[in-house]
Amino acid sequence: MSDTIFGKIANGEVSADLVYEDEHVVAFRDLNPQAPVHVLVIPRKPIPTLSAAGTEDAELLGRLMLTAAKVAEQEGIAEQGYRTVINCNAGAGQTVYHLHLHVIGGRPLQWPPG
Ligand code: D5M
Repeated sequence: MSDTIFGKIANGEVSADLVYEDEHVVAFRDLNPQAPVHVLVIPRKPIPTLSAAGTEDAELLGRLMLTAAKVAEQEGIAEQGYRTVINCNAGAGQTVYHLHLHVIGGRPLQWPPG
């Protein structure tokens, strides 16, 4: 359950700057922010990466998205616009193998991303 740093944040072994938590998900500020607002939303369940999620995780994946929208409202970036990103596996830049959704905003965002 706690074999990655995010698993340890989810179970309280490691502290983080939490912005939201409930029984299913935890949201905290990224240590290396790429924008004025950069929050990570994770499930408490240690799913390593998006491609490891199964149909049994469908509701939980929905909760991640709804939490991202809630965090964006809370952080005051919803109206201006924000981006949600899941880096899946090393080729996309995933470095922590506990599923996480980035919520990024507070500055103009370019498209396509790098
Ligand atoms: O994103 C992993 C992200 O996790 C990256 O932006 C740094 C961030 N990170 C790593 N350790 C921590 C802790 N302890 N607190 C907060 N943020 C952290 P990826 O999509 O895997 O590249």
